[in-house]
Amino acid sequence: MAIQLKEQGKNNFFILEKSHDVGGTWRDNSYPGCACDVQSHMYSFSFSPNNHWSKRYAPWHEIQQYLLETTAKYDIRKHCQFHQEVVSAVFNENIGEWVIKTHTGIIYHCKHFILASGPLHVPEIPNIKGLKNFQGKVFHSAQWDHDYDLTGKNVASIGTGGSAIQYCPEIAPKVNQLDVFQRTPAWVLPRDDRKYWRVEKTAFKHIPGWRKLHRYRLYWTNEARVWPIFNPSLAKSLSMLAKGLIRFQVKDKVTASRLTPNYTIGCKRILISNKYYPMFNRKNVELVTEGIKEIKENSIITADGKERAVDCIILGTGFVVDPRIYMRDFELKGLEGRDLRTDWKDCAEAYYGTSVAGYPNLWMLIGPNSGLGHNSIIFMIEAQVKYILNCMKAIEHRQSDYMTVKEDAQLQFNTHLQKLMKQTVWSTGCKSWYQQEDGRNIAVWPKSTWKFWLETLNIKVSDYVFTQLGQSQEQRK
Ligand code: N01
Repeated sequence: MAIQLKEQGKNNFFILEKSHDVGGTWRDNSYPGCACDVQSHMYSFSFSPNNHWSKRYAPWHEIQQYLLETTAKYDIRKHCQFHQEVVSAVFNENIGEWVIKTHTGIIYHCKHFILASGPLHVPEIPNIKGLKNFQGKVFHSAQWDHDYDLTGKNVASIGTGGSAIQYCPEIAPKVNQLDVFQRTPAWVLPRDDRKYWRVEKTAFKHIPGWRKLHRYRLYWTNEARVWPIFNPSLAKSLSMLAKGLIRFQVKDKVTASRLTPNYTIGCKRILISNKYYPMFNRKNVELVTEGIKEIKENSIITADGKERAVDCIILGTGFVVDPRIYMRDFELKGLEGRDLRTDWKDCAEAYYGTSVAGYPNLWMLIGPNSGLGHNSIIFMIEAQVKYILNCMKAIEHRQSDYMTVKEDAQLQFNTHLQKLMKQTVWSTGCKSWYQQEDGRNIAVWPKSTWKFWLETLNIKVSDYVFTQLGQSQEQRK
């Protein structure tokens, strides 16, 4: 967003960041084996290629390095204000400005307010009886303690999502015992990873258009994964194949069957790893499927009464994904004093995950229902950035001060999305972090990404109200 603002000659902006540096996910997540599960030539900006990716799926530190280099290349750092956590944002209708306050008490004014805060950044700490009294080491996967040596330790890992399936196989060879606590098994497919050959790197660098061509191929290969998403019976057939792969990789029949999900593949995010299932053939790794009853000072007791001695507990338990929870202490007020926490009381809703009715010139990147399970999120972000810039231009063009998406346009948009959602694999009965407690999917985009790109290419002006300061209520309609 910042780079594209600059490219348009809009240099009068600032970035508020609660942490000490840029990078977000790739600054925070540094656990062993951490890597992106989208190939890096696709998981990078279309306008800033990187010919130096070492592997198809780059490890976290290469992605973070890429983000740091891109920040430097476009001279973005001078716009950043670190250690500034936003605590409130209130729209002042009289002056057409957002008034932003950070935890340090500094107040900022701006015409446009863009939330690029990301949906997965507040670690989910499970509410398990006794966890607070545990005397050993405890940390979350997104807050990995690299000073703590796991060698020879008895380790319990809770959760079997994308993070845990990456770090467990890395730490298994060095620990004395690894107990993997699984609540719901994940479908894990093979990862077609390898280092790039020198000739490929040379081609990316020197053959014009080669990297672009490679990117197109990756885009469409990923995009083909929407077929099973929109065709649950195809997903069911795929599940049979994936089941066979588990049996093939895990020697013990009972463990293999406990690792096999009972929901259709794709309903929860499909994970990829070549190391996860074979890890269970190790003598020092145990899959624990009984629920955790209680954590004692130095052990974990499961529902069957068994007690396991533990030195360290790693929480691979994911993130707080419901904005109504992670925005609990963040006051966001729009027109006529309406508060987003109240408006989103029943459900987090937006228009193309970008604008929200009642909140003028508030823009979001990866807002509700613009996340993905099958392709690169960078693609969606770039489409949203372009859209926001077009909105800014539309305001200037009309000599308006702000624009607000209409209530009925947002309602119609979401009714349509939720109708489509019912036909997808996400509605086949599993419980995932894509959903609220009532089952409503507020996280992902239920169409192809190229459709998102196409639908956001131009603004549907009739879906917005443009306002000039000083206009009467009547004129605004
Ligand atoms: O978190 P998750 P993550 N007791 O929410 C379990 C993506 N990602 O950090 O399924 C016991 O996926 C929970 O169990 P259940 C990743 O794909 C991307 O792994 O709710 N267990 C689940 O098994 C995902 O989209 C990359 O029954 C508890 C696990 O913890 C997102 O990031 C790499 C529990 C949480 O899994 C987050 O992944 C890594 C409890 N109280 C991750 N609470 C890329 O490459 C939760 N669980 C882009």
